Amino acid sequence: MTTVSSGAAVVADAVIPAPVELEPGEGALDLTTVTVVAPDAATARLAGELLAGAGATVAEDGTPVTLVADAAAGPEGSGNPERYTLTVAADGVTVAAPERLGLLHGVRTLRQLVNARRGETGGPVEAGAVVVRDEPRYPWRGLSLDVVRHWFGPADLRAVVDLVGSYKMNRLHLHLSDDQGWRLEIPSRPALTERSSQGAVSGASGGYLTADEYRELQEYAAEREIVIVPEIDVPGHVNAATHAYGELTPSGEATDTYDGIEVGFSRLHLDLPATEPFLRDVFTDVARMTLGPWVHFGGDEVLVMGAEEFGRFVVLCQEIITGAGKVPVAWQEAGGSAHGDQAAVAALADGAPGVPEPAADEGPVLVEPGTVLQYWDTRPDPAPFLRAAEAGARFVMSPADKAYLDMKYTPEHPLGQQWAAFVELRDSYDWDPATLIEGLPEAAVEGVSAAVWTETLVSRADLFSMLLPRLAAVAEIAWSRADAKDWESFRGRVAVEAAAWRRDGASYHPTPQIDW
Ligand code: TNX
Repeated sequence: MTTVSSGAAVVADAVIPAPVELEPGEGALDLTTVTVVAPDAATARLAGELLAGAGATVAEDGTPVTLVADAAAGPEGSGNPERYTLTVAADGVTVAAPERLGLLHGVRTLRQLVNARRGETGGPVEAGAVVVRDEPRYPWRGLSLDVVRHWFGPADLRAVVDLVGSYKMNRLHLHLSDDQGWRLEIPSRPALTERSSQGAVSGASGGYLTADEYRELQEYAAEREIVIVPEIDVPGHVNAATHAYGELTPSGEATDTYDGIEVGFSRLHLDLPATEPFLRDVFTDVARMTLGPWVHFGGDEVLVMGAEEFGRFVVLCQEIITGAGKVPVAWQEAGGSAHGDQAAVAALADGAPGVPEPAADEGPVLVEPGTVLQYWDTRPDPAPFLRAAEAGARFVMSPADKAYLDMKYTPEHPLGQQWAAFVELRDSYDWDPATLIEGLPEAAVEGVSAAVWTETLVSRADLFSMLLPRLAAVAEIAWSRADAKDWESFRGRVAVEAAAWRRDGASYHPTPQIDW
């Protein structure tokens, strides 16, 4: 079997994230023209489109690429719903999987095998003979994207869906409201987008998704087996809401627009008569407009509110969201790392986002069984999270010093922030979701999400240069088994994969950690 060489690394059949089993065979299969057969026409068309992206032409008499439903596919004995087996043999390709999403995973692996041989300048369109048996480690493999601080519209969002899909990630969490803007039409509350959608950081122009655009984006993602998770951030990060509806402030006056990058200063007030109806309207509409099972209610960094009132917001938001038939998701603060006005003021003065240290370790557990907590701040005492897990909370890991892809790679990096850490590629690769929160049972870990905040990112090129190559590292942490992690192998595979980024004109950061 031929190998692909790139820089110092020699890599056969570079696949990211690393599959569970990859058995190379003899020879290679020509895929210049392919004929895709699938259980349904839409899946065949999408598979053809994915392979066309790697240089294949879809035609009637091409090399057969056959997608078949098969419960026996995947690693021996696996019951994982996402499992698949990809077989590249002399007479064609077979992708077998019990469910559609496994079939797409197999096609994505095939696409990478083709990309690996084709390189940047249009080498042969072929795949090496191989059998891949594969399944993910965690069910939640995502990217959290802030579309408020700078606005990224439907075309950018589709490009991001394609990117996350190419690494077999299956959740795109959109941060749709914050101090600077409101990015989703809410039919019962039209002023949110009429008055608060046009701003962004530093006077940049804003925008928003209409209800139709939101549905179309979700359909585009769903076809690719990616679920959009919408976030409306409350009870802090709400200046866009209080700008649109003055009744949400104690004075009754609408707040001014805000285009800075401070956090933690804005808040709702639960004792105002307008507040609960506002939350009910917004979350009921969002739940109704959302195809997937989750709605994220934020809950982060409410630095100017006491723990008791914050707790009542958490309970209310969960009640509204579950009542609307969705599973609540929130940032870790809803899991009980406490608040306090004193510490808040200090944290604000520091300019460092963060949660104040918990006041006591015996506060009430606020989360319902099944609520998903997104862990980001590695500083607080883990005790409240252990109690939340015992009460049935699930955890998605987004440790800021590993998975926040808006952090600068190095002190010299022109884009990004640095409050959590400098996050080089290897930092994004060297961690284990299972051991991140000391004492948390691995069974409570639902998965992993990279996150990218966009205070300093104004264009798709800026965004992609922060995502690539680090998103590939987080994807491997989320998919591949802990014992499959191998930095030298990963480095080599990234170098191979980068040829496809260059060919497609995608921006990436050429970190010196890779021999490009
Ligand atoms: C913290 S982490 C935030 C965001 C900021 C980000 C900047 C979290 C849940 N909230 O509001 O954009 O830091 O890195």
